Amino acid sequence: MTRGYASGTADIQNSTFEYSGTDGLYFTDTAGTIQSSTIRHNTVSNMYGLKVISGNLTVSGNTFQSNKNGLLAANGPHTISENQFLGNSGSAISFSNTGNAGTPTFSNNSASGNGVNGIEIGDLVDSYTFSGSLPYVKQNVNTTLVPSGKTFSADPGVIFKLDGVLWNIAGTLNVNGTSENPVIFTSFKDDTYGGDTNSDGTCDPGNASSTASCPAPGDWNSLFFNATSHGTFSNAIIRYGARCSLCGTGPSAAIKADGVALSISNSTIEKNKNHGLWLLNSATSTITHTTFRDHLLGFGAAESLGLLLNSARAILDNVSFINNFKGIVGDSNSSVEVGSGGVNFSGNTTDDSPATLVP
Ligand SMILES: [Ca+2]
Repeated sequence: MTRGYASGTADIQNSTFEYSGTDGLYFTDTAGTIQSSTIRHNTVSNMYGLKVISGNLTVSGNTFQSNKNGLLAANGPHTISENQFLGNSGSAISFSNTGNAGTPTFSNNSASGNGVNGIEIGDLVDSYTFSGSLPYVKQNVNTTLVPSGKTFSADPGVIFKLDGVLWNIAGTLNVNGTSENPVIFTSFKDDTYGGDTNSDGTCDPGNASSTASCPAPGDWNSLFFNATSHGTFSNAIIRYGARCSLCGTGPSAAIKADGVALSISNSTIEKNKNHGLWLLNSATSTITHTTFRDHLLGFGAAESLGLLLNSARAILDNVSFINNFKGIVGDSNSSVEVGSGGVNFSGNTTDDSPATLVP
């Protein structure tokens, strides 16, 4: 057959769909289940083993193997769980919504040997909670991650792997990690969290013959909060951001907040190319039990800073600045208040500038 196509109700179990001339299976406006089946060798360019573009399907316990791409799920509250994605030459999974018909959710899926061993994020215009252990991937775009009036949340353990991405946040982003399962924002090349997502082997800087890529500061750009946004980070790790080639004039930061106060707790902001966190034109941000470290590379004439304040105020409590070119820098319209847990400096070329910034 050319491909299965259904609109209505699906009840598929223990079946095999293979060698299609287009998508292996294609559903629109369909409810039901696809489970314990094998979808394989559907290899036509830009096609998928399974494409679900609307409706409400449960896709569970299937094997997607050696297709071009594994699964595309869009525009419905589809449940995607406990599937295996093996050796698909493109992405394991892609998903999106373009309206309010619902958004797929993912749990306990596994991926290895695919071009992208993760879940590629397409357009998302409605509120969404990211969950599950397979990394979420976004590549080579400047886009609005959180539309105005919408809320995106990240559950414990969620990993975002980014490549050249500037994410504009106009709504609310709530990052809800735990100490055991932090939420990660990192480079697409970072194999440390979530395994070898970019499928070129595991970074091995000590092995001269290794062809696996390794992450570097500036692999992605910024989470950019504008004046209509809100942001909280709890138990987050944010690393390898602050690429400047995409940020217009001036320096960049892994997290940049213009005209809005952020709340950051129990987090690590590290190894970003320019600055870790840049607060400007904003009311009081609160940062507790958080470390800024290894901001050393800078960009052009710009210096590399853990935390930069421009016309901004921050309360710091139990905050450490370690091995940065400068730990914290503020202009004359900025101020810092220190809580009872104090601020710790170690290994920075300059701790705070001006030296009276941290009282
Ligand atoms: Ca890799």
